[in-house]
Amino acid sequence: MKNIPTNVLMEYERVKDTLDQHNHRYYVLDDPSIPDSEYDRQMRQLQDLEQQYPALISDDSPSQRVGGKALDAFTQVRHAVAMLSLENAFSDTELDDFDRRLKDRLNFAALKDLSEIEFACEPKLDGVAVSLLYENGHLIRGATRGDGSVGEDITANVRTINSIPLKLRGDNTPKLLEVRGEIYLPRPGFDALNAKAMAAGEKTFVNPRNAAAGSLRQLDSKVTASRPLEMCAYSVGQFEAEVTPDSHTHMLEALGDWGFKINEHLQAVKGVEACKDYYRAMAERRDTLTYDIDGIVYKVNDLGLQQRLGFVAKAPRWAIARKFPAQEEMTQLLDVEFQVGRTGAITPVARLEPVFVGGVTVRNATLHNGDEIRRLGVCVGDTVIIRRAGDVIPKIAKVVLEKRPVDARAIVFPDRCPVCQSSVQRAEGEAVARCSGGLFCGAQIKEAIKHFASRKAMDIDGLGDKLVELLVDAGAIYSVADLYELTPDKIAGLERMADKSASNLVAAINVSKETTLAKFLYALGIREVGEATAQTLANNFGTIESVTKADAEQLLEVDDIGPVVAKHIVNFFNNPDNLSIIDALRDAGVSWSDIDQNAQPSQPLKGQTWVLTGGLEIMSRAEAKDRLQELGAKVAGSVSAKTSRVVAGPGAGSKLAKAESLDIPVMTEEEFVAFLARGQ
Ligand code: JCF
Repeated sequence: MKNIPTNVLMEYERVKDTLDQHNHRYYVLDDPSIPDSEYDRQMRQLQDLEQQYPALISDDSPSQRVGGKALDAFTQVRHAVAMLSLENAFSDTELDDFDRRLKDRLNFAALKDLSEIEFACEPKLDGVAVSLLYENGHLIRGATRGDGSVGEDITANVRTINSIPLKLRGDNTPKLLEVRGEIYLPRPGFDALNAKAMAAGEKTFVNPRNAAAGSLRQLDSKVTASRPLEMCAYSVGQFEAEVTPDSHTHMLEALGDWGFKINEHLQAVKGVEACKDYYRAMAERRDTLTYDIDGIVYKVNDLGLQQRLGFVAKAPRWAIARKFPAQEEMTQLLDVEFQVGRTGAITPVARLEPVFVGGVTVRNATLHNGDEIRRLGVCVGDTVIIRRAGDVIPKIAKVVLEKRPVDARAIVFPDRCPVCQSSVQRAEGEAVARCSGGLFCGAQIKEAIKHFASRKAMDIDGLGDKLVELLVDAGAIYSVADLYELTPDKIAGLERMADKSASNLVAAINVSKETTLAKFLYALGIREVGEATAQTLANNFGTIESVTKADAEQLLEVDDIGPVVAKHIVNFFNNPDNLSIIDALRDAGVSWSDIDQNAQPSQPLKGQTWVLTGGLEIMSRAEAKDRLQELGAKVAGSVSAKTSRVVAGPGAGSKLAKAESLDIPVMTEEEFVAFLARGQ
């Protein structure tokens, strides 16, 4: 470091440290304290210094995470401590057997005060296992598991992963530390990656695990750097330090102190029954996680007991993985039907041989559009891999070509609407094909009425999808305006409609007349205008007249309204049929109080993001959300550092815990109601 002035060296170390600090807060703790722009500014400062004094650049510089020169091949590495796999359990009984074997081996019967074993429980992440070696606190090697004894050197690639420390944090760091963990791709990153691949006409990944594995197997680490991979630590291989933790959970806590991400749901429990409770609780939350898990890992928590238990051939005796129902299964594509949606969009829907995936029986899967059918290369009769992850609609991830029957039939996208026979059109640059029939198309009429009547729109109690279809098919209604002309005797003649339900329906339709401008705008079913946009329109324009008359320019001045949405809004109100339906609805008595632009309190919660969690008992969740939106707040589903406030009802769990850990103000439902009453 000669020729580099001391003050530059000090400044360099300072910037490096600050960036490392922010990196850790952002990627490991999920709790950034500065905006991205400030992080970028500091990164540029570091890069400027490094450009001026290239001798400064060290392997642990935060600037070095972008990836470097491509390799020709991966070299092999031998694991000093074998990387073992886990034994599997597929039922509670198999978990009981595991517990029994442990107790027998440890002679627990003789130890009266230690009648139950303490287990560390954690979700089993569905990614790729890695080993990271740190010497004197510096990351010197990253390797894949390989066959457990010999893996591949992927150091250049793991360095690009932001949640992996290049240098251990804290003071009491071990001389030698081999951290094992799972590298995985969270679902949003996976979806974005596949969307990009799809748009570029490239091959997509079947699941996040394959995408993570593919991203790590890159000879060019710049490709790895472009993928939002994460690493979660779950055990330790080689270890030389002054003090050794006494339990698995304490070891993981130490790893957390040294800068690693450890799973947020890690928990120590006593006894096998508590393990089963943990399994059930996590199984219920599986769909709400942002990453895929395929089970729960249980480990005897006491490291001394682990040592006494030892290993069998390929797995430790002291650990087991209790598997969840698989999220991918094979089944057969029986047929494809084409459904027509509210906006005329034609969606191919796969009819499947029923199959149990991710805990539910799946009979249908969406095929999205014609491009998707082409990309998958799927035919009727094919054996396909169905994937259902998270709360999402099941989809066909892949065709098993080896199993294609000789009589497999190509899927032909229709050029006429299957419901009204109007021509099918596909706009330039759009993937979606649409029926051109508009409100001449029976399917579009039905969908428009279903949407109009739905809970978040006009909220017509008792007017469900089936009844709408019945009413349209019977010729009782042709448009949403006709709903308000219905009389009990017009309905009572219909199939399955008793006198009582007919008059109940008419009463519910009457009740729905009193609404809000936002709900009315949403109910109209303008393309791309969801609940939030409808609320924004109502707040900004105040009356239906102002919204109908707004031109694209005025609409674009509103926050959150872009050119596409603006165009759909203008098109909708330029259509005389739509205007006459609005007139008819108002003539029938549909009404709301206009929002007085002058008297309106200027949205005191504008710019804030609120989260509702737990059970609400005084008001419904929908009502609470409405009130917050009226005051200008956004209502989000998850807590992050950007959350302004959390309302927590009874039974609030992880969101409340997260809010507390981030120091976000939390109020009870009573406090929230009082807050609303005060007007803030
Ligand atoms: O999350 C995982 N995939 C995972 C794998 C977690 C663990 O605690 C593991 C593991 C594989 C082996 N523990 C071992 C010993």
